[in-house]
Amino acid sequence: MARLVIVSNRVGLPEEGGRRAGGLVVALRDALKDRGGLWVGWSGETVEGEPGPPRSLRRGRVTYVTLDLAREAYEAYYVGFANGTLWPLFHYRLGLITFRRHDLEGYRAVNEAFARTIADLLRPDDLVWVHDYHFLALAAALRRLGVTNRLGFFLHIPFPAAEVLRALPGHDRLLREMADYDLVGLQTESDVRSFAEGLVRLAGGEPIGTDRFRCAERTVAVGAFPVGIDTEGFARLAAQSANGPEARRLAESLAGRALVLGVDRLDYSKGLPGRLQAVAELLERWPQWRRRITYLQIAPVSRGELRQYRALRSELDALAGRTNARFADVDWTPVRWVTRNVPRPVLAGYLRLARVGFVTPLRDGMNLVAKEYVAAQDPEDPGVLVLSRLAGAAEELESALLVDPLDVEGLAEALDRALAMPLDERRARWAASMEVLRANTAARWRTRFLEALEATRPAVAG
Ligand code: GDG
Repeated sequence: MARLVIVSNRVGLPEEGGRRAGGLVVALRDALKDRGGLWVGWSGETVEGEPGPPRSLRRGRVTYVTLDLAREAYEAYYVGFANGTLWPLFHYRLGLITFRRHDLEGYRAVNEAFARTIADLLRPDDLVWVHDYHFLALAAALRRLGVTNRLGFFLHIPFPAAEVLRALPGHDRLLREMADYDLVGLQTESDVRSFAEGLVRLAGGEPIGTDRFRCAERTVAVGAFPVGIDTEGFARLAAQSANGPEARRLAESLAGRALVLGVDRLDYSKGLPGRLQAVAELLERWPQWRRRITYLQIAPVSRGELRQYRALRSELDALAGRTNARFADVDWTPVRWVTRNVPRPVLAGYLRLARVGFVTPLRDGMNLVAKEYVAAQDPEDPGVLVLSRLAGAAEELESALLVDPLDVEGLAEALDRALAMPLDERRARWAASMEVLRANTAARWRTRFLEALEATRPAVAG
């Protein structure tokens, strides 16, 4: 079996053991353990001046290789182009984009620095699997160094329609660089259509059959590989943790009220303001829910160095404060807002306690919280998932209550319906979703991707 080289912005280091690591990290680490190989990424450290050589750490058959970034390179690559340009663009938020040529150049320079490190470590038949929007240009940089290995890429976030992508200066070059991968994997069929449209309309690509394209003298295969979770493992974790001290503390504090739960990185793609407004709308229009529900939002702060994220935080603080001021009583506050990171097992227990899983992103590549919520439920008495149609997960979880995240009244109606839903309907919806999650796990996802990558023809020097 060919050795595997995984590249992602952050590396799932072995110290992040069982308790902390997310399901995706575990799935990728298992793939590395099976085949042996390398996991390459940024160390999370920035340095003044030139960074030193990469550091490596070996554990069994897996070697973790991390690079520091110069402060300036980090600003351009990570803060600037990846999170200031690509993230909002790919989530259809054109108004939030900042674009500077300097950032794009810095992004390419970091992709090139990674390519040099990787090229030095590669063996001829290694399979390379690159992750996410930080590395759209990595294959092109590797090809320039003469690398002919099979290179696969998976995008965790949505791929925008061609007409949206067109707003990005240099989009045609970026698309052609993506065509230097042998396989481009996306979360949904809808993302695949967008990518294919971009290749053909904006980068001169030509379809070969249904799932391959000829572009800039290379052949790239394209497919949908919706990310899954460790369904059974998460279900077990949730069942155990629901009886643990943290979950019991939450349950006691609810005093019999129904829990509506949201769990998201604090990000403007997640639709958090609309969610808070919907809770206020619910309590306004259906006064019978007053004092009978608690909305708990867990939203660990991420990317706090970006202006847009700080602005979002103030907006949410104000909205939560207003709803509580309007409806709270001496012994009840409708909204609880927690920006601390919660340990994974505790989170699983909380999800199991929730009568409603409230997941309303304005756009999301997949949204694993939606899947984790379903897996965490008690089969005898499951809660209801209220899920945005614009999350990739909605393509699979059709039996959730699907909502339009901008329609605050619609969200409130869905909450009312979920809270009042009879047991037999809750069970039927849950069973249908759970069947989908049992069929498409994280392990299945990585196997499907790697099989598809191995099935692409050996690369030819570019
Ligand atoms: C990107 C794409 C795509 C959240 N808060 C805590 C915590 N979490 C965990 C969740 C879940 C993960 O983080 C978040 O995953 P999502 O999929 O919901 O969202 P993104 O972070 O935006 O991820 C997304 C994903 O990549 C995978 O391809 O689905 O569309 O945007 O696992 O449980 N975990 C802990 N404490 C928290 O407070 N321990």
